[in-house]
Amino acid sequence: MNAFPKPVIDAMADRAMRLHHMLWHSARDSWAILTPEEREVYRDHGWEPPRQSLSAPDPVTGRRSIEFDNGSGEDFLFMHREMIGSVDEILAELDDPQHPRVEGWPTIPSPEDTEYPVPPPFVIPGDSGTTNAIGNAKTATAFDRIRAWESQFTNPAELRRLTLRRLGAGIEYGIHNQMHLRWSAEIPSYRPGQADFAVDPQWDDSSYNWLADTYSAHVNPIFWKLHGWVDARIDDWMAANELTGPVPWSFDPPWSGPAGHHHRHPVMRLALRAQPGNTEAEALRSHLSAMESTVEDLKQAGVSEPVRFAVLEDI
Ligand SMILES: [Cu+2]
Repeated sequence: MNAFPKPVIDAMADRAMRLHHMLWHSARDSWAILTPEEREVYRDHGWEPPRQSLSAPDPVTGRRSIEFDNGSGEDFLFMHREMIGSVDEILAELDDPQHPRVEGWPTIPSPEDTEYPVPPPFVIPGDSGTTNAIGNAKTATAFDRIRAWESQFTNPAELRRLTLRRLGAGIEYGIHNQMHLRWSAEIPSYRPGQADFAVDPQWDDSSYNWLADTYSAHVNPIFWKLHGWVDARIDDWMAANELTGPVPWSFDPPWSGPAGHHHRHPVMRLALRAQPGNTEAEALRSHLSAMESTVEDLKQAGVSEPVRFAVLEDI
């Protein structure tokens, strides 16, 4: 497996890019369980998600459920499609025959796959929840469920029965989260999870590309393999429903974070285009300082990060 060219890796590892990806996922995952004061912090900084992705806990079972019908599933598909599109633009400019574009897995690698082996389970000190979830994701049972999801989401008859938003929401909290956990590997130390946004600059090194953390997952080449697979389901859904042309998003546009002036995911574009002294670098610095103050205020308000890549369908 080839890693991306260095300019792409460096842009993904940029602190602004990391903060953006973490804040985007955290805001919509956590929204339903935040207090009004906590929501105010996100809102003040322009990070109020238009749609939450998970419900508040059921009063009886205590379980949260996937928001299948509010459109957050479209946000998930759209935001990651934008990320892929931005990387594709840069890859086209770099013109490296090894990396013409983001290429997702055509099918999800089996347990016997030698190119994308499943790393062995491991213990995250002080985090039994994530340790157990990762352990489960690596089992044969989990793989059977992954294959069942895969055949569902590639089957035209099934895709005709699904709205785009249900497709996105079902993928996100099922097969997608499970793939993040399944291919995550042991590393020397882990950014504290569910702590109060522990984003010490030690976690900004490009070697920190752990797949089970939204602060780092996109730095990992496997992120683009699994998100390429997810992204292709949009095309399958279009084909199954005999749709051509632009994707019929229900929102103009779906949510990919605070609105930019020209581009919908400005931080990512800027991170990919920034060079010392250019205007992109300047603009990126201003986004970064805005996000630093967002994180600072979230910490002050005692907001915690959501559970990492929670798989919400029983497996
Ligand atoms: Cu993401």
